[in-house]
Amino acid sequence: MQRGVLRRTMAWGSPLLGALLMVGGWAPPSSAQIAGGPEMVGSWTAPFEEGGANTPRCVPSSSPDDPEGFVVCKPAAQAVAVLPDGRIFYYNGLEGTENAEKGPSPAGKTAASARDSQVRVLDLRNGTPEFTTPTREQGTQPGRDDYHHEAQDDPFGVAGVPGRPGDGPVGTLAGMAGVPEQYPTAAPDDKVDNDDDWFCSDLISLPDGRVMVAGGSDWYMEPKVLDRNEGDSADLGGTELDGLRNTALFDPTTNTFRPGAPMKYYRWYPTMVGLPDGKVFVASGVTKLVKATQLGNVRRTETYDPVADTWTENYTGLASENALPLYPRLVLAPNGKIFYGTSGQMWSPFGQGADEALYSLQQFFNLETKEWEIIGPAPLGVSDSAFMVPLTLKAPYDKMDILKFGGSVGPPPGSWVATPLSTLTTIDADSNVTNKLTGTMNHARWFASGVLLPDGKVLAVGGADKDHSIDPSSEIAVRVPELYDPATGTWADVAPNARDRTYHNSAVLLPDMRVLFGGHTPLPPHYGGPNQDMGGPFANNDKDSSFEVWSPPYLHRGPRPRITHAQAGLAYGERFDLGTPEAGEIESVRLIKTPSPQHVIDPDQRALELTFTATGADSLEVAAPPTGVAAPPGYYYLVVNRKTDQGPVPSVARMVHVGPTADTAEAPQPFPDDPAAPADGSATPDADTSAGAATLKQADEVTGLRRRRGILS
Ligand SMILES: [Cu+2]
Repeated sequence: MQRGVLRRTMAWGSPLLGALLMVGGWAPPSSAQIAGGPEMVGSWTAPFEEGGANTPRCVPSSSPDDPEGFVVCKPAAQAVAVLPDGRIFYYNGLEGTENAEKGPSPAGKTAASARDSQVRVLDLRNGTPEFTTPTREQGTQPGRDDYHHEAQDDPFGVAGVPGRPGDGPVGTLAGMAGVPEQYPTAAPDDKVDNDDDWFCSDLISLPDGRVMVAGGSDWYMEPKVLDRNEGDSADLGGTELDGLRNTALFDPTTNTFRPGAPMKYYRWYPTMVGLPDGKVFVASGVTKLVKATQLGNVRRTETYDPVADTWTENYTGLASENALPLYPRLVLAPNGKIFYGTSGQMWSPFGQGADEALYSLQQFFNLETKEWEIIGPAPLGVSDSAFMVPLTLKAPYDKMDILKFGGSVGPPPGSWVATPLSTLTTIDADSNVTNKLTGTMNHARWFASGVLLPDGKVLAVGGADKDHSIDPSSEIAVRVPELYDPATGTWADVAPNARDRTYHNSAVLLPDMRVLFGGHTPLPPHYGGPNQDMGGPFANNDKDSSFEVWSPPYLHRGPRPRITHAQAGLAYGERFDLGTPEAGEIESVRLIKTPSPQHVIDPDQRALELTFTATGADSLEVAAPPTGVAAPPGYYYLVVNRKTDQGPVPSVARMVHVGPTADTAEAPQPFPDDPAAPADGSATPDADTSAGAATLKQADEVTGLRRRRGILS
């Protein structure tokens, strides 16, 4: 969700933007030139989704609290985490916006129709997609309102108050001037079902295998004139939303949630990073979105201790504060500091923060001094919605190459058109930082996902030719993924996927070394009314609840090696035995962190190439990572690559825990040794002619009828 009120002033079809459109991205991406069989370009499954094509995509809501005619649709995977047992946890984005009223003046309608995200767990382990619904209500609802402030707390009403130091530039300046601390925003708790939306949260896999969701949205109308949720005949008012302090902890062993400790700051679009000691760092987010009085994002960071369930503010003085874009691209670097890679989510034609000029500076957060350290300007400045991922780390893990690709060049009012440029930033353990341009992508991409593969290549997949959030539904989907080869610094197209996945897509490496690609939760066209497809060449504007699975070229190169023995827990610095009948053919042994991306960020994505020696025809001795700086504690895929003339072929993963202590129990292997790609699933068409669409249409007509009746009676 964006600053829609501001953005609507950038009218669709304005001459300047029209010119950019013509220059930058009118031509639909072509897949005609892609040459090669699956051993070159991989292969995709057909899309599949919960319930398959025969289950309606949307059904009437069964909640008595929803207005009549309200529909609930299958969730799209905009946030995903692979669990230690190999299942896939995901949740929806922009829940409920299918119900936004049609017609002009849409401002308040998004807030009134928004709901808390639905959650699912997808199981692909036996080859047939199975979906289950963990009960999110267990544990996350009680106490939630403790983290909100009531409308009456705000003596200035909707204008807001100066705030607290750290909430944004205004709060910090007010604090320095001696103004007493006050909460900067005031969210009235008007609709319980949309006070804890995870759409704009971040999620992270904790070292013990639980998933933490932090931040998100509290939706409300401000001002509010009419509200269907309260029995009015229509929604009339302004959309507003606050960030959340809330955190929720999902336990995959029980499939239940419980609330975690709240953060100090309200954070909408924060970024979390796992630390060497197993704690979690959080930065940025905004306290209130549309009528923000803070003139910028949250300026202080916090650290979560998952054992004690406590958050601690990282603050020693003004150097602890910083201006960062929303969802800042962060990564734990080999010097033990958090690197900010000059990209994030930035919108609004008039700027996003009073201090946004600082977004183009590469910086470190020093976890020991709790201060930011400026490195210098990035070669291409700051970009909106680029993807950033470190390439495979090699022993002794004292140097990291970070690939950043795509996005649009910012800061606001930056470009509307996506860039095909990619850069490599190299950081060493002594904090030396160098930057260079690397290969140009074949397709400019805004909001593409990136997946680091076991052969060291990086898949760029999805996204659009221009910034959807500037004018939703004017973007053209990029359906041709491409692979970056670090050996040559070049990008090459691979097999096209089937569905448009522009805004809020997600891609993860599965434990069987395939790539799961899903999501797509667009904003309503031009910020008006409900989602509706505008027709070709523009990207599908309906949410897409389907997934597709890509089998990379390395799964088309003959037999896969097997791991017949590995221990469940690897201690830092130890050497461990790995059993494989293909010991003589093993080219490399890799650890790959279980992924947890959303909003095209996955700060914890990393892979390490481990050193090893063959100790027999069917055994290797392998060196575990030395420290938590090289490999933050948590669950990893352990894979071996067999050498072939066409390139490496990976095994499926054993799931191992990396941390301070060893565990000699046998490591679980969620997928069989040579699994087929998932089958037996199906999906409703993206031009939705399904029974679900008919249900939606019918519900829409019923709503309209009831509304007319309500108005008439
Ligand atoms: Cu978003």
